[in-house]
Amino acid sequence: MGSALMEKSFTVALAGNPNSGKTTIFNNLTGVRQKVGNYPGVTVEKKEGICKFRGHVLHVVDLPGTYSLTAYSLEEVIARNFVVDEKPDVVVDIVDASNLERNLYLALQFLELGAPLVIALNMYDVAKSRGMDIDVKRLSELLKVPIVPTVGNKRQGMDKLLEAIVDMARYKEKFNGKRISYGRELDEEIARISQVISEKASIPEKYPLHWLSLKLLENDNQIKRLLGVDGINREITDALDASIHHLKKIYGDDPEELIIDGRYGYINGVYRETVRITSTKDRLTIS
Ligand SMILES: Nc1nc2c(ncn2[C@@H]2O[C@H](COP(=O)(O)OP(=O)(O)O)[C@@H](O)[C@H]2O)c(=O)[nH]1
Ligand SMILES: [Mg+2]
Repeated sequence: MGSALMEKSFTVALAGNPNSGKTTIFNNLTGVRQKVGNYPGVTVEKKEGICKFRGHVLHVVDLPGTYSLTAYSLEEVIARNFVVDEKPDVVVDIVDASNLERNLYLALQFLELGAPLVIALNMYDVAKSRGMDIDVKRLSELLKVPIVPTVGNKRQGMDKLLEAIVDMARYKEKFNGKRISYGRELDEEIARISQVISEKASIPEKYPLHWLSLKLLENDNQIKRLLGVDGINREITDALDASIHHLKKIYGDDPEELIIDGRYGYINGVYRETVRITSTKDRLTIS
């Protein structure tokens, strides 16, 4: 029994944009130890598997492929609810390095949700062949998240990825996620709404307050219902209306648009600071 104390069992959720290599990496990690079912109440497929690594048992769950974490699609709701409700020890976001900007949009949202994140920078070979020179260390510093380059179909980077996963699982209490600034005006409204939520609603601890406010400003129906917005909770409804009105007056846009722009603006800055495009084989062969 003594050695059992050393062995830990962790839950690891694999997330990522469609076609980023999620299934490939899931198969690399779990091999034949897989089980296929559905998420409760819906027909979205749920694959689970087991991976043993250095005395640890990792229960790996394949989340639906998504580009975002809104309430507009079932897949996105499943992915984010799994992270909020099941609190996996680690969320691994499989990022297609050759489409870095678009893929970081999802990664940023997991960070805003407070998920203990590890990024697998997959398709690293494709990115390289397109002349992308990615400063992985700097990218990791800016996003404050461990990043491991991988080439899924060649099984490259799997051990390093597993090491990063186990490290995150063991030290996730120290992981802080990431908050970006949406500019003074929007940040102030987020803070104002957070204050009202904390005073006027009893919210399960699993939801980060800041994330709830962002979601209200994004007009997220699931979170609006959760918080009794649209009448049931008068104070929160009024606070949200006032914020939306105020922001629309200043910017002329819905806060939802401002938040999307804010995320892309932040990611664009990170991208410019970490990616250099050198001469590419592709370009030479096309001309
Ligand atoms: N070149 C390259 N191809 C990859 C890599 N990872 C996965 N693939 C391929 O990309 C395609 C999509 O991968 P898949 O795992 O099905 O993506 P999913 O939609 O995220 O599950 C498959 O043909 C994989 O073999 C990689 O790192 N480099
Ligand atoms: Mg797949």
